[in-house]
Amino acid sequence: MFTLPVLRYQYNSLEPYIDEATMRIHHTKHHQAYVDNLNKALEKYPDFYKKPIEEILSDLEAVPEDIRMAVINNGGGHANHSLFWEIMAPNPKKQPEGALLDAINSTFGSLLAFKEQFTQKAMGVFGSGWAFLIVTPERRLSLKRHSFQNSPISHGNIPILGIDVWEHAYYLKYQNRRAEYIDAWWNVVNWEEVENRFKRSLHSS
Ligand code: MN3
Repeated sequence: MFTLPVLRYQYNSLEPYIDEATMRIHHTKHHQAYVDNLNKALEKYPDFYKKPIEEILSDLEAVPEDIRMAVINNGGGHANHSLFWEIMAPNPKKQPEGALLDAINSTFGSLLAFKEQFTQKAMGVFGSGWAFLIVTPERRLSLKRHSFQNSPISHGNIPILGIDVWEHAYYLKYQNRRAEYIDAWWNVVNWEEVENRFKRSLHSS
């Protein structure tokens, strides 16, 4: 069975950028619901409980048709949020270094240009969805946005950074002001974790 991952920090640790109430509800209610609904969808096909969620999402054709949409929505929700909690941290270093910074510079021109383009992607999500920095099968960085809980993994890409722009991710503190939320979120991006995920993505098959 899939379980809700434990956060590496407290619900109030990302204040003032992301408030305690939002973090608590987002993790214990929203993410928990994706986990519960994923488990429920897989009840008829318990072999899937043994597979990592990334493996399931990377081969949706192998998922029985009657539960495929439930897996896309809830399995995607589980994977996306598991990434989201880890790529945030209290008091992270201010910017990426090493191979990731080099790749960002060569792909987007500069870190500032990358942040602007990523922010634009996130602002351009119509309704509920996510913006991601992904590593493509050709080992290149790229930006993608996906509606609802669609996972980049299902499209053959490896997400190494992602922002949740569903209103539940920011409405309590920022109401409809998505731009302010995104602006604040950059302050809690865990660059060390993004660097690690970048490194791992280059060694994955
Ligand atoms: Mn969410």
